[in-house]
Amino acid sequence: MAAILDVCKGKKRIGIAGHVRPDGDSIGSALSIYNYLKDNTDSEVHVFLQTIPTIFSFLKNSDKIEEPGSFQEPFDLFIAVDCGDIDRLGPAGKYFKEAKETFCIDHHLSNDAFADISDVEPEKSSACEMVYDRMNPDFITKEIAECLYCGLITDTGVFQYSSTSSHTMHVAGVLMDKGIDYPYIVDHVFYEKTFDQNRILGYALCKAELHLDGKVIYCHITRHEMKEYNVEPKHLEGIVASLRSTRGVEVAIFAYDTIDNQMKVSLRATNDINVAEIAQRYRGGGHAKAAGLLYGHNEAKFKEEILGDIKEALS
Ligand SMILES: [Mn+2]
Repeated sequence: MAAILDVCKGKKRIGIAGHVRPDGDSIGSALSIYNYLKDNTDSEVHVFLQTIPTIFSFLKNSDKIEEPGSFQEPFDLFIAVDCGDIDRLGPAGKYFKEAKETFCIDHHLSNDAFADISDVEPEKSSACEMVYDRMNPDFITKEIAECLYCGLITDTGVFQYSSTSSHTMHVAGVLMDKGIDYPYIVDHVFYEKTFDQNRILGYALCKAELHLDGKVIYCHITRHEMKEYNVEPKHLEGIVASLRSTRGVEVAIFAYDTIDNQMKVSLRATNDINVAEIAQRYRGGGHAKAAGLLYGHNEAKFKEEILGDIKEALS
């Protein structure tokens, strides 16, 4: 395990980026490191993420997040967080490739150790839990604690998934002691939904089908349906978790159509089935119990293939 300040020592220009379509863990880990380096080093620090959901704009320095632009010089150090491969960094990947040294802090099972220093712990609940372990707890301010707490709760479903360990709870406890408003963060970041989000969730639950003796639940939302309910992909986040909580279900499959006419698929597992392994067969990835993939536009073919994979994994 490499302490963040040790790796950053003497580096003049440092860049940080998380995965595309940033979630709470990617935003929390990138911003917490940004704030930590701002507080404790003289380095010039840049943080790159695609547009973040407005629910995270209360986090300190979220307004300093940059879109990748043009820099003359390569970064002395580039840090990738919550990201299993270079492609998932999106446009910021070019900085990573050009950087003099690279550092990756990640918890994806599918991480292919693409950095000079690849610090990967797939058993950890979140990148934020790992970032905490690589910080000096005395230097964690309330504002840094808020960033880290966002990642902990979003990646663990507020401490319910099996990736939650006693260590996760210890970290959460230390962050709470920093004075953060944790009931507000949990409600604002995790539970709160817009009216349209609740309506599409209700529609998705009605449309869902059970397969393989009720062990698999499946739902697919089309572009037309998204338009009808006035929602974008980012508004579909919690649907797969609601599908998964159905009694008897071992795997939940939720898919929606992207603008370029592909299917974006999320997989969730309750028991022993490793959905990351299944996702990897389709060049996707993720965690044992939560993974994702992209498929072409042939839904009937996809359904047949994925149900076949799951049937095999169940037997
Ligand atoms: Mn994560």
